[in-house]
Amino acid sequence: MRPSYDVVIIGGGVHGLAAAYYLAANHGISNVAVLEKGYLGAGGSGRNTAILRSNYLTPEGVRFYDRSLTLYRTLATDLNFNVMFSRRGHLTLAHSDASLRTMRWRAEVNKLNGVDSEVIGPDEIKRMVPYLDVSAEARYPVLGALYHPPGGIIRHDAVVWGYARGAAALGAHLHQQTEVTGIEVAGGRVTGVRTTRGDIATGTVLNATAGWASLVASLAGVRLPIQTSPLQAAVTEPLRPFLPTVIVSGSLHVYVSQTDRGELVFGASVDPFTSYSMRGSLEFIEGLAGHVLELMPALGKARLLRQWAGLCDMTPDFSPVMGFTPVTGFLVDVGWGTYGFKAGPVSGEAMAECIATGRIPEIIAGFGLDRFMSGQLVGEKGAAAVGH
Ligand code: PYC
Repeated sequence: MRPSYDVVIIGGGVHGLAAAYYLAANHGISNVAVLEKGYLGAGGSGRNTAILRSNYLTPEGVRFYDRSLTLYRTLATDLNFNVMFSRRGHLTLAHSDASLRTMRWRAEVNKLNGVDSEVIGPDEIKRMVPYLDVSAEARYPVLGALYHPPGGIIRHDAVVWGYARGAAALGAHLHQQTEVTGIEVAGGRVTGVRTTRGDIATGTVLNATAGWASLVASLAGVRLPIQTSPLQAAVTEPLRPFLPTVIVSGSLHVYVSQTDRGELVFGASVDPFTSYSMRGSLEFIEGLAGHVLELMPALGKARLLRQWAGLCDMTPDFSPVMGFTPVTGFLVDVGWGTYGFKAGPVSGEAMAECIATGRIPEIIAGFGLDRFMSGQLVGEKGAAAVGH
């Protein structure tokens, strides 16, 4: 570890590593340290359900996540690392008139921003996913779905490793088992960080953490409008390939996709309480199993192998907080709720530009911390994730 770096990035997940990579690749800034208190990808980057999509509700959100999807599509070539991107199509089921209306709204905003999404009916859904129960007898009958062909899945660990390898090859230093315990601020400007492995002098610190974003920001005296809750997920034994698309049901608080190895990956909405716990619970698994069987009764005999939880930093409008803060040299890329992984590439690209140029790129202009003072929120609740 050097005694000083031009830029210190806190958080060795996809956001921090992508920022380090694009700082070097796009701006020639490589005297950069990424500090990670555990191992690379130990947080949200290794715990999410690896779903990619850009079918959001606000124009700001659609443009932003679409840029991420564009970067994801060529990531294997750009990093020379197989990240196993798999375009599957993404179906968000509507079980009520109200959610059908939101799906139509999203489809229109998507199309206006050049993103492929449309509302389809139960017959078409059944053709795509024969195992899905779209009958009128279901407890919550499926009335339609927002179909988003560009959506898909990817190997999340590979994305972390690919960015890590790319950043390191271009000169960034990646320090694992290195927890930040303090951020030095003098005269309103960052001067360094304290870590469990020694002090580092720097004029630029990027907080790219998830789960601990508000605690890290408080080390610099910056308050963030964030509450942290766990989100639980689970995976089954491998099954023969039968599920061609990603399926989301907001009403049933569940989403499912099938990996290339055949496992079904399930996730839910965030737990209804704040906590830093990353343990799974029996209540979650019982609720999840019930809801999955309502959607696909044929899965009754599938066995779950594992469950886990990740931490979600929720903001009031379900959009992230990105850019400068009142402390000069202290930047944030936080508030990633349940949607951080899919935004990794565009966030890294945008934060690298922000640091290198001192200006906010247009693509993140709506996500500044000052929106909570001005009231110009980017309300993404209707499309951010599942059943919020
Ligand atoms: O926003 O697509 C999503 C998502 C999936 C899992 C958690 N969030």
